[in-house]
Amino acid sequence: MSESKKSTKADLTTEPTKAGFVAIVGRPNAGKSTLMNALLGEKISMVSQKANATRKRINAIVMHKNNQIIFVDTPGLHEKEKILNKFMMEEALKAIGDCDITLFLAPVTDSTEDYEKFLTLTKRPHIILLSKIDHVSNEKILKKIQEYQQYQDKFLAIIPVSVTKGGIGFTQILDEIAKHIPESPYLFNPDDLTTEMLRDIYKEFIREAIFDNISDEIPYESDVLIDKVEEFPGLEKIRATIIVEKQTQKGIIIGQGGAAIKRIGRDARLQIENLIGKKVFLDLFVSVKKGWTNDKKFLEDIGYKF
Ligand SMILES: Nc1nc2c(ncn2[C@@H]2O[C@H](COP(=O)(O)OP(=O)(O)OP(=O)(O)O)[C@@H](O)[C@H]2O)c(=O)[nH]1
Ligand SMILES: [Mg+2]
Repeated sequence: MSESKKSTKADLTTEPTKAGFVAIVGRPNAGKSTLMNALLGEKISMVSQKANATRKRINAIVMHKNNQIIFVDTPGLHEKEKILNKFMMEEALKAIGDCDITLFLAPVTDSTEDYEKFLTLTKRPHIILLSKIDHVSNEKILKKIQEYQQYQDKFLAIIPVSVTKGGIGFTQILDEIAKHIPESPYLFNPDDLTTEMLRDIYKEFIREAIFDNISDEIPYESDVLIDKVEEFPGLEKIRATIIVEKQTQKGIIIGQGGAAIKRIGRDARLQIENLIGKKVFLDLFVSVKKGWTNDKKFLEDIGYKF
C-alpha cells in the first residue's frame, strides 16, 4: 500500500542504511496496537478497550533517520482453549522468532510475573517497554524500573512509554532499536506505510467497530470477510460480511430496525475514509457460521494460516 500522507521520510545521510523487523508483544490490552499506530503516525491496526482485539500480525513501516523499522503488531500473549486463540498465540510466537528484536510491552501497573513467563517463551533479544505510564506517579515508574533490574542481563534496555501523553519515550525506542538492526538496503519503499493489503485493514476497522458497539462475547465470536472492493475516482465501494456463531447474535449485530449495524457501518466507514482520504460506501451483511472459532478448516479458509 502506498500512501502520500506519510511524513517520516528517510534522512539524506551518508551513513549506511539499516533495516529490520521488530515484534511488539505483551499481554492482551497492554497497548501494543496503540503504540504501533502512534509510532507510524497513522492508524492501521485496530484498538479496543476490550482485550484480545488483535488476531493476526500487522506490519507498519517506520522510517527513522537511516533506519527502516518494520514493526509487527501481534495478538496478546494469553492462554485459551479455542483454536482461534491457539492461532493467535502462535502468531505472537512466530513474530518473536521471525523478527530481529522484540519489544515486550508491560503496563507499568503489571507485576513482573508476565515478564518471567515471557522469558520462558524466548531467549531472543528484546527491549522492555513500560507502557501506560500516564496512569502512575514518577516514583512508581522508578520503583517498577528497579524491580526489573533483577533481570538486567536478560534485556537490552527498559524504556517507559506513554502514547496518550504525547508519545513519551518514542525517540528513545527508535534510537535503541536502530542499535540492534542490521545494515541492509531498505526492504520496502520508504513511502509505504504498511505491507498489508488495504482490504485487510478495512476488515480490522469493521472488527473494531463491532468491539466498540457490541458487548459481551459477541465481538469474540464474530469476524469480518471483505467480499468485494470497487475503486472509483473519489469513492471506494466495499461489501463485507460479519460472521457470528449464533442466530441470536445476528439479531443483536443488526439491532432494532438495523440501528446497531448502522452504527458499526458508520464508525468503520469514518476510519476507512480517514485512512484513504476518499469517500467510502460500506455495505454490511451478517451471516451465521456455528462454531467457527473452533473450526480449523474454516479458520484457514478465512485467512488464519496456521
Ligand atoms: N492511559 C493509556 N491508555 C493506553 C495507552 N496505550 C493504550 N492505551 C489504551 O489501552 C487499551 C488497549 O489498547 P490496544 O492498543 O488495543 O492494546 P493491545 O495490546 O493491542 O491489545 P490486544 O490486541 O487485545 O492484545 C485501549 O483502550 C487504549 O486506548 C497509554 O499509553 N496510556
Ligand atoms: Mg492489539
